[in-house]
Amino acid sequence: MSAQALNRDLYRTVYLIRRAEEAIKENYLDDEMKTPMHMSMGAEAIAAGVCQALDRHDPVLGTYRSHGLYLAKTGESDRFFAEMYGRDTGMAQGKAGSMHLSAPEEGLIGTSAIVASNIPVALGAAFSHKQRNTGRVTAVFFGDGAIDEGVFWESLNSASLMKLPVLFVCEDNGYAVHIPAEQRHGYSDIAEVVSRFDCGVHRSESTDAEVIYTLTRDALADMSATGRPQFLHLKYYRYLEHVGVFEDFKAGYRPRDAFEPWLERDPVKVQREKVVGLLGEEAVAALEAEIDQQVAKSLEFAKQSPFPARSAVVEDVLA
Ligand SMILES: Cc1ncc(C[n+]2csc(CCOP(=O)(O)OP(=O)(O)O)c2C)c(N)n1
Repeated sequence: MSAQALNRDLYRTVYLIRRAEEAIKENYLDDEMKTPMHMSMGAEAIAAGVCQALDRHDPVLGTYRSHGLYLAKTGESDRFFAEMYGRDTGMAQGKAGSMHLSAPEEGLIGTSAIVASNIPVALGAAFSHKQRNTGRVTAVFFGDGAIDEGVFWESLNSASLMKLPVLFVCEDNGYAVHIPAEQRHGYSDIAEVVSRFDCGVHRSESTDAEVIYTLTRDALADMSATGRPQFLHLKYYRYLEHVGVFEDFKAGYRPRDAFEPWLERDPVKVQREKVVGLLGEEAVAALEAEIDQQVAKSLEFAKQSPFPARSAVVEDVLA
């Protein structure tokens, strides 16, 4: 793939994620989206870079903060917005909301609101693919808060022991809700502890989607050569509050000063500058206009869609 095509694809994804979340922000106070919102602004390069490096149908799993993962995996926004609006045309007929996104036909097995709960599920998927010799890699995305759960360490141990094709993707924003890692961990360096396992470790603080892409390719090459699972430790800065669509610097647990250096290397800005250098301003503006239109159309589609029938409440559920 040429540098132009790769960077164009990456920009398409980071820009789509940002625009979709901006649209959520702009419309959320109308109170028609009856779902809590865990926004991924600031983390766009991670979903974009990792998913670009994976095969399109490789299974992935995520958390309640997975707008970016869904959009990177599917590229679609009609069913996404319809789900936010609780409509019948949503990807789960409006039953999932923002926190339980899935698109199994595109490899997104599911996302879960229970911290770390999808990590052992990823091991099951990876075990199944290994047994069937499909060559597929299962990627599981989680926050640094998931490291606090015993099941993370048990899963890491089992994946290392059994040489399962799992890509652990730790999206580390330094906080679990409002509690910084220093107050939760009896060690200072997650990646260093993980490296004691028979698992490849790769780390980055980059907001450049191409850097994340290359790092992921390196991890997949290591997995392919050694059979070992791989751990990506990726730092980013969460722009907005833990849950909701606003900034939260007034809450007092983190200073705005810490945000500034991250904002200077905002993932969308970084990728835009690169693509403008490769393709020119006009081509980038045209791509942005196309995505702006996609998002506007999806919003309209969602708002115009019917709510599910009352009877749907007991369909497709375990009861
Ligand atoms: C098992 C479990 N314990 C507690 C919670 C409450 N909770 C929701 S989000 C969260 C913090 C998770 O932080 P992190 O994994 O770093 O993800 P982030 O929100 O930063 O993306 C907690 C403790 C939960 N959802 N599940």
